[in-house]
Amino acid sequence: MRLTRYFLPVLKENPAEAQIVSHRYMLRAGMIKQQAAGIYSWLPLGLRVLRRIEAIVHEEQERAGHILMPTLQPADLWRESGRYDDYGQEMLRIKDRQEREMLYGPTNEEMITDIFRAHVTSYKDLPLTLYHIQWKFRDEMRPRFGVMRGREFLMKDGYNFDVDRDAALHAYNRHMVSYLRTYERMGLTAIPMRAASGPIGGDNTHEFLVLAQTGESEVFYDDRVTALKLGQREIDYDDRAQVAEVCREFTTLYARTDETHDQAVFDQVPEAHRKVGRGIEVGQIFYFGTKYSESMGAEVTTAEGHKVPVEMGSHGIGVSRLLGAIIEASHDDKGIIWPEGVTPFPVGIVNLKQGDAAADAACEGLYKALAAKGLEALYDDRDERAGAKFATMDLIGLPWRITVGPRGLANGVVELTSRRTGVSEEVSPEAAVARIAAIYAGVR
Ligand code: 5CA
Repeated sequence: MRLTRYFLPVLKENPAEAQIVSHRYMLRAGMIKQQAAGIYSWLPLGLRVLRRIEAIVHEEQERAGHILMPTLQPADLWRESGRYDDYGQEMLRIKDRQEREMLYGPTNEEMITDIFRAHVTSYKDLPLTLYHIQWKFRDEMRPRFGVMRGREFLMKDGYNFDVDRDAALHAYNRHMVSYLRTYERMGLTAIPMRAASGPIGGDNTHEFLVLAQTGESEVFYDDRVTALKLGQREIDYDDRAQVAEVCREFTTLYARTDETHDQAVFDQVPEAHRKVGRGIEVGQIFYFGTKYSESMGAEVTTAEGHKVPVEMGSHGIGVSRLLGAIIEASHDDKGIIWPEGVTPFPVGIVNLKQGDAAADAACEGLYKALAAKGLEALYDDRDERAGAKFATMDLIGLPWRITVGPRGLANGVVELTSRRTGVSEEVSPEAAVARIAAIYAGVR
């Protein structure tokens, strides 16, 4: 992508309404535009990151059925579960021209149960997991911090159906492990913490929290939990014992939100490891058994021929919130520092002397050589001062930058700079391309 042809409305001034760094940088980097409280348009750079995050979420949903449910739902479905009256003012209620009551979905337990009961009747079709990535609406009392607490926001929500409690708990564990992998691929440490279930229901639930001072949840944890990594280990998601063991590893050390915090238990953590902080909730998994299947009549026949309400759980990832969480966890005073897994462009090319025949040709050559390796660079081909080009690149946070100028080219080199460390190296254009390709080979 050439910057002269790209819609990147960068702001020079700090927007007054933005109280936290991620909101400030998302506005300044031209990623989003507010349209109403908690409702945003996604501009090209923001949308590219959103799509990267979605891609990782999809890739880690092994064998789950990918579907798409509508944003608008009939109120009657929610009357069956009893949640239409319970949900309160967070639910946006709408009437169509026939005066039929509708709502903009805040979540989809009812609708997925309706799909299930229409099509599945036997244990032979289980286990089953279905998920989608769809916009939700919650009329939050205090939408704030940009995409962190929006009213309209993008969520991945998945739902598992199982024949008995053990199978449903295995589904719960599977999702815990696949979520750990999902967040690690985004460059995040998201800690599973015992939480409260709120309006979704059930008593087995974990939230995934990214530690950040600007987080909305107070968290209490043994800091050894922050060193745990899933890494590259092979997981067989059908192996109940292996999956349960990974969950045990990640949930044994104390880590709870204020909703479930128990001071007496916390006091047993060695003092040097006892930490109180704040976190951003980027996901939550639930096991709620037959809460929806019983009220909505979603039954399956067991191997013994009995009819039982199907066992269920749900799992959510705050896809749009993740942009804010990643920026909170990865930035400096010049701007965003995208982890390679989610960056909107793998690398930026800065031409120090636009119009200089050798510099222009070298940039074109790099751009094409990167494209040939499947890497789309963002090429700053504007006729701007070098300082302004560097400031834009630092603000939008591409992890790597190749700087091209007549002086270096006279010696056959360009400069390759890491956004994270600020370290630059002089290398040949071919070596720069090879290095970038090698870095991304393990990422995308
Ligand atoms: N049905 C279940 C799981 S599928 C559910 O709705 N879970 S949830 O309420 O915990 O939401 C899932 C995730 O969506 C949260 O962990 C959070 O990351 C994100 N989320 C929730 N509310 C908002 C909001 N107002 N703005 C942005 N993201 C949000």
